[in-house]
This record gives sequence, C-alpha cells and structure tokens, in this order.
Amino acid sequence: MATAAELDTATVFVGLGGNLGDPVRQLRTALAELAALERTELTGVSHLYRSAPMGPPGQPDYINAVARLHTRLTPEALLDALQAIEARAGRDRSGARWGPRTLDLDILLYGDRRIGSARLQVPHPGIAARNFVLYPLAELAPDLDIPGLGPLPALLARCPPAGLERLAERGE
Ligand code: ROI
Repeated sequence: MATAAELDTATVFVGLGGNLGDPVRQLRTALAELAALERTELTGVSHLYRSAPMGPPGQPDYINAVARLHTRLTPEALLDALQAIEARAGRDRSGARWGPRTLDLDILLYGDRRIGSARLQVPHPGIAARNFVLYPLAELAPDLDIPGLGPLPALLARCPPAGLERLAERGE
C-alpha cells in the first residue's frame, strides 16, 4: 500500500526558457536549483532546444527545456520557489508582455490538477500552441494526457516544430 507521503507526491512538469544573457547557463543553473528544492526530486530533463521567439519580433532566439519533478510542495509553494529562482537569475518583470527575459519557469502541469487562480493557471494556458513546450515535454512523457487538452501525440500533430532546433546537449 502507498504511504501517506507517496499519496502526497505530485508529478510536475516545469517549462524553462530564456533569451537574454547566457540562456544555456541560466537554464543549467535553474535545473541545479530545481534539483536542490526541498520536498522535491528532479526526475527528468529534456534536451535543450533553440526556438524562434513567440511574441514581438527582433528579440533573440530562446533556449527552452522541460523538467519533470516529483514534489510534495503545493502548487503555490512551488510557484514561490520558481519565482525565487527566476529572481536570482536576474529576471526583471517590468519589461513588455512577451518581451525578452533571462529566465522563465512555468508550471506546465501539476499531476492531473486543473488550477485557475489569480496567480496560477494549470495546465499552462499556452501549452497547445507552443512547440517549444510540446516537443521537449514529449521526450519525458510521450503518452501524456493533458487535462482539458487531450493526448500529447494529437497536440504534437497540430503543432509543427517550425523554428525549433534540438541541441546536442541535454539539460543535465
Ligand atoms: N518564445 C519562445 N520561443 N520560447 C519561450 O520560452 C518564450 N517565452 C515567452 C514568450 C515571450 C511568449 N515567447 C517565447 O514567455
């Protein structure tokens, strides 16, 4: 039988992205910080991807990846922890919406939960339209069923990998 601790553990997917400074380095530092979070285990990291910017043109390409965590942190506590990691990477939240950023950490999925609060929307509302999320996510969980959106393979079929380049390096 599962213990209470196991019952409280959620599988979470976090999207990482950045296009200012040295994004590969910032993503690696962020992954090390995710691995060090309390009540949390980092259980998988996709390759790194270079992706064409979604949003205003004229900004540098992004580096993206997806990480899988097993955590006993609540969604809100995890969000606090992710925002603290972003802040340590020099994230400046005063820029334009969809403008360039040093580091962005998004809770893509938190188990099979659907959350719609002022601070947090899970599944992340942009997932289905973002190849830089779907393709790295598929490396970690190819058959995932996304609450409210359906099976990942069907989402991939509708979201071609245009402008997306898988780099040789893995995130670890
Ligand atoms: N575009 C790409 N390619 N990758 C991102 O991580 C990303 N993040 C964002 C916006 C500005 C929407 N564009 C992006 O937040």
